[in-house]
Amino acid sequence: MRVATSILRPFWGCVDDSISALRRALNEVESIVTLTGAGISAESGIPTFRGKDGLWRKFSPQALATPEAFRRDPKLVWEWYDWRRCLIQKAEPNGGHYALAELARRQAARSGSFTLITQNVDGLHDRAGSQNLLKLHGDIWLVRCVGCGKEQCNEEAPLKELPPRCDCGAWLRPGVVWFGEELPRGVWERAVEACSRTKIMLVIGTSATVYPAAGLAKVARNAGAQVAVVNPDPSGIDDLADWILRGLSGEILPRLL
Ligand code: BJW
Ligand code: ZN
Repeated sequence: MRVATSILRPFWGCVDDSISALRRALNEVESIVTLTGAGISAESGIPTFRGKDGLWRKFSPQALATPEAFRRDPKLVWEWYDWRRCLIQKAEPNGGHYALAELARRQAARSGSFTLITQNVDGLHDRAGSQNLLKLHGDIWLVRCVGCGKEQCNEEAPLKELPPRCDCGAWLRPGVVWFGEELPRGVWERAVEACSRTKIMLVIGTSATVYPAAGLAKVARNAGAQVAVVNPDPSGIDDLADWILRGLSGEILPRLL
């Protein structure tokens, strides 16, 4: 059973008080894990998937984000990814991405551990300076050959040819994880391991509705960690959170430093 200490007391009150208390806790723990989702990039102008202006309001996940969709109509799938790659290429990381990179540096300076797990494929954490990221759902800037399996970085946006082809002649697919596909095994194992030994887990900008990623907070919680949610709206794991900071990550995360 989890024992709450006085400094990590569950706090549902005023956001300012929660931020101060969580900041103190982050300064003291030896290990921190964060799980980010599309919401952390919303303030950079990248649409989220769900919610009022989410991608899934306009586009069907079955038609665009499954291996069957790619087999059926690779050109349609690539048009959507090409459009998103163009949007992302023009975007910049925001204060939330930079705050997490800084938090990692501070943890390293005090010999603590910091693991950044992301469901995002946009690369904005990398561009903000985060390192050793665990990318659960791949990377939109990677392409993988459906014939020979070769994976490579491709940052051309827009692409000249849709669908793009590998040197071997087969089609390339986006290096992301679609519904029904397994997460990259080594990455998933490292994420579970980090969650099993962390003292605090920050869950930022995710609806926590897509599994197995959404299950990581429970792994941390079952191992005795405190869980803090940063989100302007309710999410699928609010019921197990010790801290709920209602607000935009681009505003809240810099205040945790
Ligand atoms: C802000 C904000 C601001 C806004 N600041 N916050 C039941 C149990 C377990 C699993 C399943 C199940 N039923 C089905 C499954 C399987 C399925 C799944 O989970 N489906 C659910 C939808 C029900 N999962 C899978 O298929 C996964 N694979 C798998 O399970 O493998 C094993 C297996 C294999 C074979 C057969 C069976 C099992 C793979 C999941 C892959 C997800 N892929 C996508 C697309 C990636 C590529 C791409 O980008 O195109 O990943 S879908 C999409 O959802 C994307 C995201 O990473 C993912 C999560 O979304 P996220 O990040 O949470 O975004 P949103 O939009 O949902 O939420 C944004 C949040 O931000 C909101 O809460 C806002 O309030 C908030 N916000 N502004 C802070 N400024
Ligand atoms: Zn090939």
